[in-house]
Amino acid sequence: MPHYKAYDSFQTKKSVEKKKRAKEKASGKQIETDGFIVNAATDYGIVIAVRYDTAHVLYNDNVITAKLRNDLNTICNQIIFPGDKVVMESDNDTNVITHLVSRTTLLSRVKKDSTRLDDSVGLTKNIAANIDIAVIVVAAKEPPLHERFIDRYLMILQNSGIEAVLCLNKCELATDEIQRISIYRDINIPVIKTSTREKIGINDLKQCIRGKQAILVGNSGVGKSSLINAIMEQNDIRTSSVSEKTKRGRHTTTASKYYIWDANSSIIDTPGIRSLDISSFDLSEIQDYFPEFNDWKKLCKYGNCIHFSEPYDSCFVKQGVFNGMISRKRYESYIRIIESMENRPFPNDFPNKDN
Ligand SMILES: Nc1nc2c(ncn2[C@@H]2O[C@H](COP(=O)(O)OP(=O)(O)O)[C@@H](O)[C@H]2O)c(=O)[nH]1
Ligand SMILES: [Mg+2]
Ligand SMILES: [Zn+2]
Repeated sequence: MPHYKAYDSFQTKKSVEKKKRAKEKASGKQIETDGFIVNAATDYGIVIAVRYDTAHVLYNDNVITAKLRNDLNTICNQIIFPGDKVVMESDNDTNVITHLVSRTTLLSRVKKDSTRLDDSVGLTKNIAANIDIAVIVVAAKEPPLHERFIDRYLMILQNSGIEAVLCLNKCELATDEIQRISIYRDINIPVIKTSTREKIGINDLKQCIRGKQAILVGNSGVGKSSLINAIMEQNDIRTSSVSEKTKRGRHTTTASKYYIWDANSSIIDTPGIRSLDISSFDLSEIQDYFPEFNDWKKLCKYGNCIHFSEPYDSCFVKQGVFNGMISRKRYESYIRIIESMENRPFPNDFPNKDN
């Protein structure tokens, strides 16, 4: 049985986070954006990068810099993100962002990577806006593949209304991982196998994201930048090599990067993201993100069963797992998520069966 201690830090930080968020709300630190957001606009630019107080905006095929409207009294990178559509006005040679077109989606996470508790808690980091499709990139080998990472991403994407595709890169290194991720096909997540080395599957990936605003997410070193390179058919994106010592990719992309592929297609490259925010989810709704439970959970004895500490005899999800009808890996991911939210131990009432 794998161990689940990796999420300890996640648990201890959670309560601190909640307090901090409540405090921020109470102190009225909410940014006043009334009138800033409009429902639609015909003449707009697309934000491709945001610095502290400046946005780089793609407008009529040119990248221009723009400042945020002064009266909003905030800094640009707090309210505008790559992928945002903005309306601008020219004011004495300065481009001023006057309005933001309301978003279709917003992808965000809470920073939990820092070891310094105070710096890391409760900071929601918005990654990108108006994303149509996210490609979760994993590697067949190096860095190692963890289903729990995929599952958390799937939850966040589904919750944000963003279509998900799973991409297994480095597939030329034939490994068990190819078999392992086939469970996602069973829950209707398209799975693409790619190799930037052997030029495999690049067209499949292109077909998936053409005509969309796409984002590539996944751990550092899985090959996101290489894939974008292959799609863009150019070689000016810096890729890193997986360090032999740690088997973890070095961070070469420190901020998200926006690539314009063709007139209607763009790709955002993100730095390796290790932890993902699922703290806004309710315990009882986690199972909604595991559609393969659906046929079984209807049969559970207790209507509010979360298939966790309820007895095996009363829980058909547990029985479905035991009988191989539900992927054990996916159930374990589910349990790890519940555990991280509730600090409860893994249920240990499965009948004995050596498999
Ligand atoms: N074997 C193999 N290595 C790859 C493949 N794609 C990328 N890599 C290597 O994996 C490392 C990390 O790639 P990079 O694109 O920087 O990953 P990123 O951190 O996700 O952007 C580099 O050494 C790449 O050359 C592939 O298809 N097969
Ligand atoms: Mg990269
Ligand atoms: Zn149940």
